[in-house]
Amino acid sequence: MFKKVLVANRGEIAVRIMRTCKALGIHTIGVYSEADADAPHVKMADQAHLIGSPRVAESYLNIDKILEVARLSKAEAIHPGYGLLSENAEFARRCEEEGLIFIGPSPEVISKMGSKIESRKAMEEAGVPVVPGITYPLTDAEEAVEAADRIGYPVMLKASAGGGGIGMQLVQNGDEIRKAFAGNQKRATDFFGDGAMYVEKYVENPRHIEIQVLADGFGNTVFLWERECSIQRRHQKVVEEAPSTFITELTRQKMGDAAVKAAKSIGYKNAGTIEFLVDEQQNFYFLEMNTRLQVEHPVTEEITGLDLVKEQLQIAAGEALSFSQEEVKRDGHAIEVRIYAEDPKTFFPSPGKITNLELPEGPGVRHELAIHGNSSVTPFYDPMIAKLVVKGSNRDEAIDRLQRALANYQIEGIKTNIPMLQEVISHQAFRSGDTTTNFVSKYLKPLKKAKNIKK
Ligand code: MV4
Repeated sequence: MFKKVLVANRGEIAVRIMRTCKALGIHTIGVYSEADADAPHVKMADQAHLIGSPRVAESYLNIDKILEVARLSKAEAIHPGYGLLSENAEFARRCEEEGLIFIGPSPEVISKMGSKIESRKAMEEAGVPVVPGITYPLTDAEEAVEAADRIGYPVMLKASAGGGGIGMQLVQNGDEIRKAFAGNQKRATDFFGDGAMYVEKYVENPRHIEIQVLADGFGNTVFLWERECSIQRRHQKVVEEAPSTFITELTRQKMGDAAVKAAKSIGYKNAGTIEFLVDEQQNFYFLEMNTRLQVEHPVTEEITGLDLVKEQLQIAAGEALSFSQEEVKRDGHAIEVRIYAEDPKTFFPSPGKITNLELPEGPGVRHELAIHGNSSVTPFYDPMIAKLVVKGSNRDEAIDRLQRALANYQIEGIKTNIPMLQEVISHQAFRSGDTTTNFVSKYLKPLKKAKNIKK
């Protein structure tokens, strides 16, 4: 195992990674921007280095600076967390060149999965179901119309480099494509520096169900069941759970097998996630592969009893997986909600100073956070400030525990989305498992004031 690991991230995920490093006796090197001098990840690191000004481009995305810290501190490996440099193939390549181990897959795999068109093509070749559509970049609107006429409407016009719904549009006919094409292509070019577009069949009322995989360097690949993350708001996940209430045992096995096939076909190594869209008939289609540890990894940890960061470190250090597919447990039900510093009325980020923080404790309640009773939430970074993860022996128990925990989550000084989370998880539709991607638009009423009840 490594003796020294640099954690190239901030916030709850940097703290989460360092926690496992400490448990394994690994010395941790942290990095921080001027805005984070007092942040929990800095305090937790055995050694922390200032790498630049608050803006991410000058600190947490500054590859040269981070590599310099790694060299000077003699780190053997770098954990990138999620976001930031985690899916940056150039960073993974630079690590390799410096003789550092990037805790993740190879730069080639990151790069291939970063392109929707290339990843669709790879999955098609591997025999993993993809949404009916095209796997080459379109040159203009007329080519898109021809393709869509073949596929059948409605279709989704998508950017190959897309993410967060940017450059993506639902279109009903050829004229709508002609209207939409140039604008989406421009947005994709502006945001991602890549205007490549493609079209695929629109899947109605889909669920977003993703499969966690682990692959070591010896050809062993396993899946760790699914996470259902269908409840999103503006392409931002709000609630994630495992297992899914929707898929049958047969679908679960088929999706797991497809995910393993997908990972093996591209020579995947380390932890990864295959996202699928699942339609009302339980047909599933590859959507994209995330080549990093995900925000919602704790729900998988809760039902399998595994520590995914530990698995990542062991794989990166050249160890073989210590269990087989048959030995992967599935016990109980876990739900995660993401707590954002945002105004519940406007959904705008709500940075500021936290004046009081009291966290609910109890059986099956887990917190992942990097804030305390007098932390400041800065406007420079993602407004997600904490995750609340609950586990129950079944889904009803998990929801009950989540409701109780949210009602007793005391956070003062900043506004949060807790009222919205309470509304979602208290809704009858959530209790009954009607958790499609339309949940927020279908069920959420205009929001009221927080209803935090002190127990
Ligand atoms: C789709 C789709 C329906 N059909 N593709 C949204 C973000 C991007 N990652 C993919 N997205 C979608 N792609 C086809 N062919 C519906 C969505 C979608 C969605 C997917 C998962 C979770 C929430 C969503 C909300 C709106 C649209």
